[in-house]
Amino acid sequence: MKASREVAAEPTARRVIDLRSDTITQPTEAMREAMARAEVGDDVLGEDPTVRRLEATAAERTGKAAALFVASGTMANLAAVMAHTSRGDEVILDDQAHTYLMEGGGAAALAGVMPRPLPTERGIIRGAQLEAALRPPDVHHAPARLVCVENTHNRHGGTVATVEAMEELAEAAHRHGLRVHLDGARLFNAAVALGVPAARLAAPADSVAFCLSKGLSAPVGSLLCGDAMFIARARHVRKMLGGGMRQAGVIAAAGLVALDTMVERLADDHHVARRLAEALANLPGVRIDLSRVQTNIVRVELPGHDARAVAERLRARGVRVSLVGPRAIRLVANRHVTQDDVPEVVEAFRAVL
Ligand code: TLP
Repeated sequence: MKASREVAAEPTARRVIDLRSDTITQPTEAMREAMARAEVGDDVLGEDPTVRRLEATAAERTGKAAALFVASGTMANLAAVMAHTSRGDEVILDDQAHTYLMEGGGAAALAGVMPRPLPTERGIIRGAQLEAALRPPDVHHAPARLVCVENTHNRHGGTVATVEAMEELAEAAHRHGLRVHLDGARLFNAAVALGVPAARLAAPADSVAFCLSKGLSAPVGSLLCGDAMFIARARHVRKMLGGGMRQAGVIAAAGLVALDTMVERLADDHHVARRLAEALANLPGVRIDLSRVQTNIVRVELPGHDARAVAERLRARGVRVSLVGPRAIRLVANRHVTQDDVPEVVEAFRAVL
């Protein structure tokens, strides 16, 4: 069955401009070559040299002591929640957080935690807001143990949390004995947009997850990074979740190419998103908050239109988008869409609206 938020695929002769997500990106030739040549071993036994190299590189890039290669961003976030908490603990997060809304309820079903969603303006919980939400130890209260923060923030439109915002939140959390997990599925987009190393954005957090399979274009995989004890716990959790992989170096090899060659080019996606947003914002019937277009995501509000019908009609014209609400769609710039495609996308919107 197709996912309800997406519009079904149909083979067509015309070139499709696919803006549904940056997860659709295909591996590069260099990745395919590296995968074919990868030196591998049994990673559950700790014997895959390519996975080890990827984990060491990820730890270095995020400034953490250790890293764990996992199958997906969803598994990275779930393993982080499970390694930081016990069943019945409260996990505080933004009410639009991917971990809360888009990960199949795994935090509740598998980690057994109590989510405590807080409304925010752009996805970042402020220090004072966190402190106001914390409740004293009491037999009635689930003990708050963890704060999750997302950077860039998907459902807020790819917005970026600055180093200062991260530090403010983490300082408040740590002062009250809570740990901080950063869902950095698009951490490198945030780093490129802000012009700061990813490690600086990750420094205030106790753990950070990032994805290789989004704008970085690797076919599979995410990394969870943190201190050595945390990663040892997460490695056990990964095994419990069935995520221990054997000759995983075959896919890790593509991840190494991604980290070595694909980070800087994320700026190209940001430029495409900006140009798309500025052009589409001029069309009647379209509302785009340009101040939120900070990375590769454009959230398009379509007041007065049925977003699903608009998406279907765009698809018929070779432009694919995803639904994020009854009157909202999302465009995600990615490696397969260039500045030259922008006029065609704008033309399709003009015709459809
Ligand atoms: N996001 C995907 C879909 O799930 C919506 C997308 O197309 O944007 N954290 C964040 C912030 C994410 O955006 C995603 C994926 C994940 C975690 C989960 O990663 P995967 O898909 O690898 O499990």
